[in-house]
Amino acid sequence: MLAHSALRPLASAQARTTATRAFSTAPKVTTQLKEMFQSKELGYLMEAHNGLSAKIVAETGFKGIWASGLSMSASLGVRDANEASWTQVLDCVEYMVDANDGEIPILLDGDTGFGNFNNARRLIKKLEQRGVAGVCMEDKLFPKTNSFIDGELQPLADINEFCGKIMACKDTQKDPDFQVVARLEAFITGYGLDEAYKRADAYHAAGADAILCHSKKSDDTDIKAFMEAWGDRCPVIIVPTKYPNVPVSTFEGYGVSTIIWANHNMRGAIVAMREITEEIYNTTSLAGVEGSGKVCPVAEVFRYQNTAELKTAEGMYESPDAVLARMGR
Ligand code: SPV
Ligand code: MG
Repeated sequence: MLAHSALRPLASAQARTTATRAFSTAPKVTTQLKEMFQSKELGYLMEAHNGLSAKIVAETGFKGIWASGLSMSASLGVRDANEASWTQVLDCVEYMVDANDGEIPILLDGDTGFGNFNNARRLIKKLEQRGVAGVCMEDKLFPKTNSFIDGELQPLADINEFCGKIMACKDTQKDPDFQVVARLEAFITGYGLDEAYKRADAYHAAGADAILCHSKKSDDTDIKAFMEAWGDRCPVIIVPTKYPNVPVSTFEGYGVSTIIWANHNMRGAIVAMREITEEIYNTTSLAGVEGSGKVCPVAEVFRYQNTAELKTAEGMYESPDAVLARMGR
């Protein structure tokens, strides 16, 4: 058998980068996410729900991805009620990691952690193995219900039970920069600032790296009240789906760390898919579709799939001449 060292190196670093992934010098994704949360500058996480949307988010310039439970479940055709199993979610997020060669941080919407502390800590173990940078867990009960469905009827988790879950996650992670975000559902379920603050304080003491303060109001009053009380005790993340008209500068002024645009790729895709499907159905033709700009050219689909890299790799690994030349034969 040929010793590894007998292999000739590729002709140049250039050859390596065109055919296979170059060794990255970027900080770890966990460190990138931690720095986004801790930076004084407002950060943004854009929703993705599969490999393709994750690639589009990264190419557009976002520095991080929100792997939304609502969007992943909707794209799988099931409810945001833990109908997709945790391993199915894990597989979804793995495609998102791979889509960007593991180089852009992903914060997984971990719902309630898929059970008790033990289920949650096993999730952490698997997320680290798959290159996910962090997880967000909400203080509700398994199986979860989306926050915008009858929010006030949803019971909150027992504070101590949830703190134990956060602790178990923090104790399990191997990478010290892996981020565990505790999501406050107090405002969603009809409680006021006192309950929200008490819970945030406990989750912070339990080791949460950041607090996600969720609100379903159409203005910023919940967020303003929370930020004034909380100050900069730890990074605060928000999800402004229900208060889209408040400018981000307002949240910057409050000291919010990171904004999640939570589900807009999935919702945009629904509109686009409906329009194209209806047009083809109604016209029984592709004439108004192909070349119209309403669908992505197939060549562009191949680019998203990085088909060119496979061609180069075939030249390196399937061509006998190239293989023998590299072995010096
Ligand atoms: C998600 O994107 O799945 C979220 C955010 O949890 S929300 O649906 O707004 O509660
Ligand atoms: Mg969710």
